[in-house]
Amino acid sequence: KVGDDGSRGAFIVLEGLDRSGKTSQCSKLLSYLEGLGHPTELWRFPDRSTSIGQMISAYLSNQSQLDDHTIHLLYSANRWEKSSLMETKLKSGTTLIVDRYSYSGVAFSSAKGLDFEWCKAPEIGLLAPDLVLYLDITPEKAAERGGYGGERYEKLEFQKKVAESYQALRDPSWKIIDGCQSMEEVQKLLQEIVLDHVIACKKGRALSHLW
Ligand code: FDM
Repeated sequence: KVGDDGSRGAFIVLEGLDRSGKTSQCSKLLSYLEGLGHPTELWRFPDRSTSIGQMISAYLSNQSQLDDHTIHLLYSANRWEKSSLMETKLKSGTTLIVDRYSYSGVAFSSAKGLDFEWCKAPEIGLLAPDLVLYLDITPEKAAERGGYGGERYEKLEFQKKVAESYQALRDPSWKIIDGCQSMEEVQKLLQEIVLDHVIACKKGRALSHLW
């Protein structure tokens, strides 16, 4: 079985606006990699299964109110509480496909007006992904797709600000994928890039930390 040879898994993050197609693409990537025999797990943040995650979930569904700084730190704590398990999985050869990570943390909170550097600070020292895939879609296109639920951030005006924050966060290592293509076209592009990274990590590329 692949992964039993001491090689590590790849840490792959998908980012993008709400309705950019991240979640569907993540599950397709999972089946693709599993089909090739690479041990793979699908993760997402916020991870609503923990007690911190439940506080976040209550906030998102407007069942509770929290100060912007407080919710920001909870999102970060939710990543920290998962970080050692994440590292163990990667080191034991499991590839992690992760739907949102620290980039969502900074993009959404700074879109509310919080200081950009302050937003980045609690993420310092978390594991850095091997690859960030950004599904690029305009806020208007995303809204046209419909299906915004009733959650707190699912409004066009706010998504426009989030798009600007993502723009400020982008670095040259990100792979930007045009999210307006068909699901199949997007998936084909993602598969190629992801497989390259899975192979590079198996060959022993070192894990690093944010930022
Ligand atoms: N979100 C997500 C944040 O504001 N900060 C974060 O750190 C993370 C991981 O939570 F609107 C926002 C982004 C999104 C909401 O995410 C819930 P999902 O992917 O819709 O569950």
